[in-house]
Amino acid sequence: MPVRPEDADRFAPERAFLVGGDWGRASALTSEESLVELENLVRAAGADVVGGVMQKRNKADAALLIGRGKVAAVAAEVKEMEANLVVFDEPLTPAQQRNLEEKLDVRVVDRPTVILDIFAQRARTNEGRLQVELAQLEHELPRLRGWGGELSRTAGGIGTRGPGETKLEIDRRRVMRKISTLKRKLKDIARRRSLERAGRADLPLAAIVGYTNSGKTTLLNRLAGSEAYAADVPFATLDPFIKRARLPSGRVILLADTVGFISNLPPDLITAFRATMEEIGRADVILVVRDVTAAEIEGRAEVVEDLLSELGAREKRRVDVFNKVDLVPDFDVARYEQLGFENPVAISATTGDGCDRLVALIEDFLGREGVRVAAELSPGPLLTEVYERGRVLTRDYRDGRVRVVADVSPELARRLEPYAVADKDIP
Ligand SMILES: Nc1nc2c(ncn2[C@@H]2O[C@H](COP(=O)(O)OP(=O)(O)OP(=O)(O)O)[C@@H](O)[C@H]2O)c(=O)[nH]1
Ligand SMILES: [Mg+2]
Repeated sequence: MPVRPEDADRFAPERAFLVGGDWGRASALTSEESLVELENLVRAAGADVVGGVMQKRNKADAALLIGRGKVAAVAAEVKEMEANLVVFDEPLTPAQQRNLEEKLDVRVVDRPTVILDIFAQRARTNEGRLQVELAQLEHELPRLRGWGGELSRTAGGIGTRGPGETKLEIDRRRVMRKISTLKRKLKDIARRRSLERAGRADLPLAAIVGYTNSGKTTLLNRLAGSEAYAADVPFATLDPFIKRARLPSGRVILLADTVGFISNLPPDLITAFRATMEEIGRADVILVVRDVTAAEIEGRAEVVEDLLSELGAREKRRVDVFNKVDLVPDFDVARYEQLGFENPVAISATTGDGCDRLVALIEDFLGREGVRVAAELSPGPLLTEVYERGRVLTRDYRDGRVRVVADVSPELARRLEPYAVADKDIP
């Protein structure tokens, strides 16, 4: 359909001007790294980046974040570049946002809003959409300016999109009502999921976590032979899923893909996505994926640690997976061992390089949980279960029966007791 001239503005990408800086807040990334990341985020949200500035300042201005003089300079640049959106790489208070919009005469949004916007555009499942809508409403609530017309954000663009039908044009009371409805619906979904889980075979679970775009989904696809959507954009995965994977030993495990982490992930989002992230808390082992092509690998590691602590998963057994080594041929994984990374393993999820070692580590980890048994079984469901759930160390075929030595869960070990053979067979 041809775009009518009067609508052209609505369909043209927004022209964003970025403001980064160091306002004395502790951050794992340098302000330069963070601004580069913001540029990617803004592009991923669908806007053009037409320019930006960086301000070094020790103290945030309560009313404007940046100083008065800097606001005037930004206003001049915005005019010259014909920007129609200014994006701050720092959470703005509702008052700061309002004051800045007044002074700059264009829409002003902050980093959390951009992240929320990308989530809003990408969430597909019912739960994902509800979570994003909840996070957006929680974020918007303190920013509602009174009643009626002033709330209208119909112009479109970053921060105005939502999965809900209401498009954020709602008053405070309706917002609060909506928030409690969403929370109730999400609770229902979580309850249903925990029922499903209770009914699901208790296979060991490995959760794949890490910074956004580090290759989590690509790794899951490789290990599980699946074809989930992986792409070179932040937050390609918003609707995490679990997949069964058969390891070379025959053992079957569950692999969980998760939403990517990023520096300064809005707290509203973490809260909203907590239910989805709970797989991380339940995991037997977590695979922390790192992108070795990212210059800020150590800063990102700090972001990941902080979020894992927040999710109560810092103490979990883990493997540090250094991914994309095909792009960095001289990558030195030993260096990271010295830096205190746990079980570092260098892989390429795309070419499969190093994945054998990773799988061996996973097997090793899951094996440690188990009880070592030696049993003689006829082929059948119980033997299949030993192959799928246990770590088989040896297997011998004798007169149509199979003698196995394997590490299995204590529960399976009990069911194998009637078929146990002498201890001397246990290595
Ligand atoms: N060269 C190379 N590219 C890779 C490798 N692993 C992943 N990629 C690419 O990196 C990009 C991101 O991969 P994803 O698997 O979507 O990353 P993710 O961690 O799931 O990202 P989000 O879901 O967005 O948080 C894609 O373009 C992948 O093709 C690798 O080992 N080597
Ligand atoms: Mg992904």
